[in-house]
Amino acid sequence: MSTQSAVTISLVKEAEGGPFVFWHDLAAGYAKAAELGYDAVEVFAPNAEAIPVDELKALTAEHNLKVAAVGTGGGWVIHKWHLCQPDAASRDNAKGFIRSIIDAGAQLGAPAIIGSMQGRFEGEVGREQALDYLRSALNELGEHAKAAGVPLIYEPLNRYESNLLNRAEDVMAFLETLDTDNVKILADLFHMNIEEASIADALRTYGRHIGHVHFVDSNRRPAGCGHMDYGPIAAALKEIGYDRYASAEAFPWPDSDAAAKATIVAFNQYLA
Ligand code: LER
Ligand code: MN
Repeated sequence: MSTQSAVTISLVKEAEGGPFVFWHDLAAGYAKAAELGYDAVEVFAPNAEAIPVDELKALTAEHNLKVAAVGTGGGWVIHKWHLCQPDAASRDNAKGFIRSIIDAGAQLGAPAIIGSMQGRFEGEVGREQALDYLRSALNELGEHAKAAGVPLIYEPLNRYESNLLNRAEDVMAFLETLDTDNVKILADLFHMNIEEASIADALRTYGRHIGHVHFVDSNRRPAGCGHMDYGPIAAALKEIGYDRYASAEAFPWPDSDAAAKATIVAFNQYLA
């Protein structure tokens, strides 16, 4: 099996202006994705209750499009919860929020992504303390996801979004300290373009630990609309035998339909 294609649909009003291709209309997003030949959609919902599992199952059957992953960032965007907050109650809110999204996604066979919900260290919480909080949350939530039959996807972010773990070498050293074996890495090419000396080498460093890819260009426009050099990236993904999703998480530039079209053209050129 080779890499599969996916495209994001955001249902989060508070995230408007963010890097998601389709917005607010699952049926329309599925129809367009199917028309363009995508394999799956990635759904970003405000909370677990807003993931309409039955509707998604029906759309999946109608269009033969799977759900590649579900995002958890609504907990941060809407509630400002994250996993490294100083008070245990806020960290528990963050964990409970993520747990409920893992459960909803699992009903669709889709793993949950922890991106902005990882948070950052600041104020009274030092770096080591924050990494301890993150480690214990990933252990707990990773095992929870395992029991539900899905991996848990951890997404390293660039320095302007998190000060925890920005580069593949640091992420891998941290990953080795986890007790669970159910946490996979999301390689978001936009974040990696900011942080890595070589995106292709960093993908090789992650190797078989990559569980999801955000396929996007250097400027967070759709693949092919910036200055990303996809040849070496595609070669590295092939070399490590990557066979999961490359998902369009990009600005709807110049509009949603054109962004979805541009991405699938680049996907077919480099990754299919
Ligand atoms: C945030 O920048 C991002 O890349 C998302 O996938 C995670 O919340
Ligand atoms: Mn991302």
